[in-house]
Amino acid sequence: MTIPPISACNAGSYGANCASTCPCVEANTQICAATDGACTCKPGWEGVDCTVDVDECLTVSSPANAFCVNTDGSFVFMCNHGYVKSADGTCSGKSCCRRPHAKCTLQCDHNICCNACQFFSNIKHMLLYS
Ligand SMILES: [Ca+2]
Repeated sequence: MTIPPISACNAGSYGANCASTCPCVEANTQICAATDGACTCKPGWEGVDCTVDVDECLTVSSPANAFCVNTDGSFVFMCNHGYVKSADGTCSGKSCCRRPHAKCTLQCDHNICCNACQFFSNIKHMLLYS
């Protein structure tokens, strides 16, 4: 029995005469070892067949005014309510929320900004103006 060189198996097969089918999910896999079919997963995936999403939010720290959202194979940071993403990717308060005691106006994206505005201590008071 001759074991073919590693490069001899087509993607998705391994072992003697490349007769075995890799158990890895191809879309989530970097390498299926031609010798034993062991899967090396792409970043964001784990498990013997690369079908388990890594929850990056358990280990990464969110930037200021943002929170982590786990996604399949990846993750994203979203701005907290009342904050918007700047060109540099950071989350900063909307202009109407930066001014102490600012009255919510139509320029202030509805209640999202108003409800999250740090400068309003009394939500009921805020809602009267929204
Ligand atoms: Ca993930």
